[in-house]
Amino acid sequence: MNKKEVARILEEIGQILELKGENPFKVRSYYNAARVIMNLDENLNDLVEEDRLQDIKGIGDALSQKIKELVETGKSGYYEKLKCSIPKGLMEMLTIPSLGPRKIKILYDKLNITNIGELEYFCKENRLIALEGFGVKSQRKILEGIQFKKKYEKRHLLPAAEGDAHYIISELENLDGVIRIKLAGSLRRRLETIKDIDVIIAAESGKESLIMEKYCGLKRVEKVVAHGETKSSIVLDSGIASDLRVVSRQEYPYALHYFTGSKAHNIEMRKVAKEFQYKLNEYGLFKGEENIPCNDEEELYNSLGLQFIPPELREAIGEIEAARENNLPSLVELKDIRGVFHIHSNYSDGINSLEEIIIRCQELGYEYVSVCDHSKSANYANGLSEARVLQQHQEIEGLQEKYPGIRILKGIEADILPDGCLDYNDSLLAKFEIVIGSIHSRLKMTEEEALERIVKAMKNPYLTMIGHPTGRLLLAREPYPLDINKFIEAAAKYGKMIELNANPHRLDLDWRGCKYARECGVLVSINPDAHSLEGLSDTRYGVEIARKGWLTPRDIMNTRTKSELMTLLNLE
Ligand code: DGT
Ligand code: CA
Ligand code: ZN
Repeated sequence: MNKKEVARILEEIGQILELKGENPFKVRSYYNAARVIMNLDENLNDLVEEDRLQDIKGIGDALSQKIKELVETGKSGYYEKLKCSIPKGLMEMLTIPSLGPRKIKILYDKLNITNIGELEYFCKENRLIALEGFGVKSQRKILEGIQFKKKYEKRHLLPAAEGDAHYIISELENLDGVIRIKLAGSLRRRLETIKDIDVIIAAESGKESLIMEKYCGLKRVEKVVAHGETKSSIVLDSGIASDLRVVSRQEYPYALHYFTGSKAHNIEMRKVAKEFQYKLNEYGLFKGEENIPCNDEEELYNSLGLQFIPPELREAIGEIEAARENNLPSLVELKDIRGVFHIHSNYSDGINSLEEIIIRCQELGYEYVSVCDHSKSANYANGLSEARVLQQHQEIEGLQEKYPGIRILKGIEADILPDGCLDYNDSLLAKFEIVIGSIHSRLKMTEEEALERIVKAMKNPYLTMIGHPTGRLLLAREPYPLDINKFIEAAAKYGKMIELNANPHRLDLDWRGCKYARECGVLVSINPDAHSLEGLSDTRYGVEIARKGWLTPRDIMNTRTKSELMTLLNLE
C-alpha cells in the first residue's frame, strides 16, 4: 500500500471511531496520523523497513504497528473488524457533503437512520427540523447532497425518471419528421423503480439522423454512450440513462410493443403468435414473409385474438389469458378517487395545519378527508398524547362546522406496538372514525413474528386498515419479512382494509399484492401519507400502482361516495 491508501484507511478508522462515540483523543490521533503520512517527505516503505515509524511525531507504537501491517500486507485486521461493527450504510452516509461522523452519530442514535435511503425519507418527513444540531437549513442541504449522490445510482424512483422523461419528450415531440413519440419500457409499465428511460419515435424517412442528433445533443446530456442511426443511448445530468429508438411509421406499433415489455410478457405474446402460425418481433407481425398490418398496439393485440392490454398489466401474471376471454379489469383512474385518508398535519410531523389541509382537499373536489397523525409512542414524529388527540378532535369539530361541504373523519395512524397492541386504550380508540395501524419500530422480526404482530392488530375491532404493510422504502430499506398472501387472507378474515401507501418511496402494498387482495375481496385504500399539501398529489402514484395491481374502482375504499363510505364504516 502506498502513502495515499494508508492515509485513507487511517482517516476511515478515525471516522468509524468517531461514529461509535469513542474517546476524542483516540479519534484525533488517527486523523493526525493520516495527515502526517499523507505529508511525509520520505518514502513510507523505507520508514517501515528501517523500523523508523515510531520516530515520527504523532505516531506511537500502536499506530506504527497498524501502518506497518497496512504497508506490508495491504490489510489491517483492526480496520476490518472495526468496519463490521457498524451498519454498512453509515459509512456511505459520509459521502454526503455536509455530513460528518458526529452528525451521522446523532442521526443514528436519535432516529435510528442507518443508510442514505432512510435519511432521504426522514428529511422529506421533516424529522430533522427539530433534531438537535440540525434544522430546516441543514435538512435542505442534506437533501441536496443526497440528490447529488443519487446521480450515481442504478435504479431510480418514479418521480425522478418521470421528470426527466418529460424533459426528453417535450424537447423532441415537435421536431420536424416526428410522427409519433412515446415512452416504452418500465416507465410506461409504471414499475415502481426504473433503470432507464426508453423512448420510441416513429419518424418520416430521411429525418432520422436529425432527430438522433438533437437527442444526443440535448442540453442536459452528460454523456453520449452510443450514437447510431436507429438507436442511441445517453446519460442525463441527473445520472439517469435513456435509450431512443427511431423507427418507421409501419414498424412503430410493433417496436413500441416490444420495447414496452416486459420481457416475460413479450415471450408469452410470441407464443400466442405461434398459435396463429405468425411470427412476432420488434419489426412486425409476420405470416410467412408477409406483414400483418397494424396501425397501433390495439390492432396488434386484436390480430392475436386479444383485448388491448394496458401497459401497466404487461407483466405476464395472467393478463394474456384474461385478454383472451375479454375479461381484463376496468382499471381505476385518478378521477375515481373521492377522498383521502392518512395525511399528517402539524400536530405530528406534517407541515400544514388541519385547516390548510381541509381547504386543499375541498379544492381537489374530495367529499371526505381524514388527517391521521402519529400516535403517542411515535416520539420521533411528535406523536399525539391522549390530551392532544382530544384537542385535535375539538378543532376538527369546529372545522367541520366551518366546512360542511367535506366530511372530516377523525383519524389516527396508530403504531402497532411490538406485541401487536395499538398505541391507545380502547376508550380513546373508540373516538376515532378511521384507525390506520402501522409498524414503525422494532422492524427486526421473523416472518412468523411479523404476521402474528399484524394479525393481532387486525383483531382489534377499532382498526380500520393496516398502513404500509411491509415497511419497505424503495431502493433503501428492505421490507420486513411478511408473508403477503397470508396477511391478505387474514385481512379478508377480519374484514380489514389494506393501505396502498402512495408515497413513491413506499408504494406499499405492492402491486403484486393488490391483485391478490382483489381476488380475496379485500378493499385497498389509496393513501397519500402526505406531510405537506404537495404530498397530496402522490395519490396519483398510488392510483398507478393500483392499476398495475389490476384494481377497479370497486376494489378501492376511497372511490366510494361519501354515503357509501359512511355505510362501510358504520358512521353517520
Ligand atoms: P428497466 O430495468 O427498468 O429498464 O426495465 P425495462 O422493462 O424497461 O427493461 P429494458 O430497458 O432492459 O428493456 C425494455 C424492453 O425491451 C423490455 O421491457 C422488453 C424488451 N426487451 C429487452 N430485451 C429483451 C429480450 O431479450 N427479449 C425480449 N423478449 N424482450 C426484450
Ligand atoms: Ca428500461
Ligand atoms: Zn407511517
